[in-house]
Amino acid sequence: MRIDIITVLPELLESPFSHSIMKRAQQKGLLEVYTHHLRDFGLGKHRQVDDYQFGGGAGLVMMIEPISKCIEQLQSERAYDEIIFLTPDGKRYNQSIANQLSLKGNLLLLCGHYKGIDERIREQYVTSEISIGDYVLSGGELAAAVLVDSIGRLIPGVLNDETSALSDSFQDDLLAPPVYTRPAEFKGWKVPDILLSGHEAKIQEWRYEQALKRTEDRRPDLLEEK
Ligand code: 6GU
Repeated sequence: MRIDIITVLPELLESPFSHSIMKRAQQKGLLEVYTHHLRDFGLGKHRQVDDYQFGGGAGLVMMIEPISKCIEQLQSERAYDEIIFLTPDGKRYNQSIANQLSLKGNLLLLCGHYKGIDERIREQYVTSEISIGDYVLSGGELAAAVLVDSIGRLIPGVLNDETSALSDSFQDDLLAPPVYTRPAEFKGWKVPDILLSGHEAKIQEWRYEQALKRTEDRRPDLLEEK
């Protein structure tokens, strides 16, 4: 899978994909991530990318021309399955969307800033709009990082058995059960006996019960959605 990201803050996206699972996904050749600096497509001597909004009002709006140029240059090199605009008024992101996007070949992510982007970009180029939650970020970059990470780890071959996505919270609409490691007792606080029993079937049953209980307690909405 290839993911291109258009941003005015490429520096913000340098680290998130350079560690751990994202790093390994790229080293294995399963994921490619490229950032494109919108300012390289900016207008005039100052490489302007934003301007005052028509009709008045505070806050700058990202202009159509630099974004259009950048998108069209990228499109001339490959076809994109989706052009996704990261915006707080987009569709709320979840594991199901991550699963669907992990099956795509080429994704183009567009990070918003300031007051927003010229609406014509959304009408003419963007194929879907995503928000990562009901709060406001300064820009779409951190949201783009969230998408790349959550999608990248779902690409077949990225995770090994130990890190398998199948046991993740949300993957089966349940939160993950509690986990423990050595020592079996610390300051008198003990690990549940069942986990030390070696009884595989009972352990699986216990984990499922715990996952269900945790979901009922913390996220009953996940059980109701179906
Ligand atoms: Cl995708 N962008 C911004 N700026 N804020 C957000 C968001 C996106 N998702 C939640 N808040």
